[in-house]
Amino acid sequence: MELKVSTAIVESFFAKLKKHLESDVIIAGGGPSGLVCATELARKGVRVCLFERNLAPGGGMWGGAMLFNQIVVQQEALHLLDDYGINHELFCDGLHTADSVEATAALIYHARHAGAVIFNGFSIEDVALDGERVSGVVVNWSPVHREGMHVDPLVFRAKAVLDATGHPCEIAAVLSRKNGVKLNTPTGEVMWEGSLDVERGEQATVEHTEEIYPGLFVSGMAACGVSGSCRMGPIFGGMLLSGVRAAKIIGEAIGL
Ligand code: 48F
Repeated sequence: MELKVSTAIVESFFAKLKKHLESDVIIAGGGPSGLVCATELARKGVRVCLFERNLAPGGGMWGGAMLFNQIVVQQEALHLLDDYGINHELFCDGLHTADSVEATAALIYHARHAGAVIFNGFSIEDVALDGERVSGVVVNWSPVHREGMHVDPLVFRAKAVLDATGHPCEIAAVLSRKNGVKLNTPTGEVMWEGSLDVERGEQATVEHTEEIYPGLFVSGMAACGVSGSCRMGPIFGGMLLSGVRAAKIIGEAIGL
């Protein structure tokens, strides 16, 4: 029995890993924008592989604000809560509240249920280049990074990569820092997020969800940070809408 249990895990895990050494789209980070993008693409039959550094995907959504586990979503994104089966209540003036644990769990469930594969405990440390195009990502176990062990990573390839790593914009930052390439931003570099302005930040996050280098797209707080836009705090409509926009432009780019 023990041998069967272990064999079942090893064989099924490595079959899944092998199948996703090459995907249509790789998503770096399982916060709200990455999860929504994963769901929207997977629902259209796109092969999506999402890498999440932590044990639990969900990013900054679990804890609401200051661990007060409620989130706010504005009217424009309410249809997404309905689509993902997340309960909500009107608070005032087109602002709705939802339970952050229910919302985060629903986003994770829908991404996986739609067919996106999630590798948790995996960290993306670099991009792979094919000439002047991002063609994949360089990945290692998160515990290997945490222990500072000198262990080589593996490479996963895709037609498009989404940086959904949140505030640190890790994928855009490593591409820029290591290669000195010009990104599609006003300065050609990662501009880093500015201080909080809710309305400007929410709008800019969606507007700046775009391709910033051939093969590399940004969403959520990474889109905000790369473009030097304002942060916006615990309102999540912009993150969800950014995920939808990322799916749309990536879909167009890969010929959907
Ligand atoms: O930050 P995060 O939740 O991403 P998001 O979609 O949403 C931002 C909001 O949660 C919140 C906010 C709303 O107003 O400001 O912060 O932009 O989630 C990013 C996820 O990416 C993972 C990280 O653990 C988190 O779960 N991540 C970050 N870097 C890497 C990574 C990496 N190099 N490899 C894999 N996962």
